[in-house]
Amino acid sequence: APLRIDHVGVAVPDLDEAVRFYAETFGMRCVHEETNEEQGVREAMLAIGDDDGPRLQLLAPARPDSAIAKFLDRSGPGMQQLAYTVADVEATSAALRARGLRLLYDTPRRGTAGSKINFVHPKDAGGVLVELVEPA
Ligand code: MC0
Repeated sequence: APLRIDHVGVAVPDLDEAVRFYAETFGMRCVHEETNEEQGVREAMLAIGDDDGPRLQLLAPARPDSAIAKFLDRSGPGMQQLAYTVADVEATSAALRARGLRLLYDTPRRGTAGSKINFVHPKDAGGVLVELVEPA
């Protein structure tokens, strides 16, 4: 079972503008920023109150053929994923596969800050793109 919500991911067309919007509107602080070349995203993690709690992740496309670019084209800006912290992403992926869910990757890939990640296909999770995150 997941340990907690790791983050909620929101697709945005412009990362810097979105970081500014959340700072000015909600007083939320950007605590981490990186580009994930493999995923084709520029991302920012925003703390909400307690630094150790779940975060808001802003995701902007780094390439036109990326998952986030495709999401923005189809759905426009908005919530793109719900991510859970898990103790062991391979074990959790195997357990979900055994229950008939499609995991997007055969082996975990690299996520934010060196975490290991996998995703459940949204069509197998009630329309929600579920990300599994094993922190570094
Ligand atoms: C697509 N669909 C979604 C969805 N994306 N539904 C809910 N939430 C989403 N985010 C729906 C479409 O509307 C469509 O429904 C159907 O799924 C299409 O499925 P598909 O043709 O199999 O797939 P694609 O090409 O649309 O791609 C969706 C898929 C892709 C989830 C497979 O986005 C993907 O590989 N995502 C995983 C990687 C990712 O998201 N990376 C960016 C974040 P209808 O009903 O119209 O058929 S990187 C990240 O998150 C890292 C940095 C981290 O946190 O550590």
